[in-house]
Amino acid sequence: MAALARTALRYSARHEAAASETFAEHVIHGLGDNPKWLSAKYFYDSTGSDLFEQITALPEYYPTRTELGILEKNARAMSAYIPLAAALVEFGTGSTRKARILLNAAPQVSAYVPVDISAEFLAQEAAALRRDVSNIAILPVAADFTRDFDLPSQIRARPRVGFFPGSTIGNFEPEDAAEFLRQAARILGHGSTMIIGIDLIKDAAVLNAAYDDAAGVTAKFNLNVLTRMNRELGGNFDLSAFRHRAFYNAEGRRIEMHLESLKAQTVTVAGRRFDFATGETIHTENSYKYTVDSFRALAESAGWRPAATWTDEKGYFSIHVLKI
Ligand code: AVI
Repeated sequence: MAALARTALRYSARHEAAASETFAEHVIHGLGDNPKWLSAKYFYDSTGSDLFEQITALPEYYPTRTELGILEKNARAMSAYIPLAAALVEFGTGSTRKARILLNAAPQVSAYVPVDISAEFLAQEAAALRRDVSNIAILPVAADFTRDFDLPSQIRARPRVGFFPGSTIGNFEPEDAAEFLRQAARILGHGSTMIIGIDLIKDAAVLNAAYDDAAGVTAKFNLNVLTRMNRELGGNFDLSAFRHRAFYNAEGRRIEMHLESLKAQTVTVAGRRFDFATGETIHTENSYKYTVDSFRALAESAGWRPAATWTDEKGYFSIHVLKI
């Protein structure tokens, strides 16, 4: 099962209360609101995680391969920002694929701390990494990385480098993104470094295609949350009566994903009835895009000092080194 299943993404301050809700409470809350919405963290059941893995390989979904390309090309330059004997702390470790590129280019790293909500998944990844990478301590932490957690005692005396690839921070509302960065600074401590991947604003056609691919994988990913509600909350959503909608909202600087009702209908889920008008949507995800400067400003507002940035040739994606 892919890793994002275990990532507990918080979506917005408005939805902060939702963080502690059960799935049923969340659905009653979100579908009872006007407009209707759901937190994107519910995409990632095991089917959703597999679909997300498929998305990362789609021709239209440029972020994953572009970020990997930037990492491969510049890992040695990034390594210059990683202090001797540093511990690399990865927030919400999906796969260790990206961290491995950094670890190969930075032999001075003495410990790797993957942080993920699933202890089982972490144990598997840690075992695989221990087989492949020698000479560094692998110290997994099973925790929700969006909340406070303790770093392993073994790395207390070592310099710390946070790693948050994938533009996952783009799924946070900007105020939550700043709060995450402040919290990461508290966890990592003064004198720390952060290496973070950020998707950039670009031509709307490129963005729209990345979130509405020709093969319909992103549509399946979006619609899967209805299947999940049917299965887990006794829902009766008819998947053929909803369609996937994704579009770049230029004013909001974000991709929005919605599920649009194709007819007037009443759905029962979590023991409640919800009415849908034709064309009414459930807002299921925001994926914020930044410019290099707007991300740097966000990082500065959270107390970090931008130290370096790399982008690909098309300027589609960026990786930033921040210091505190
Ligand atoms: C996980 N996250 C960074 C993805 C994104 O691009 O916002 C989730 C995704 N949603 C649709 N496609 C990919």
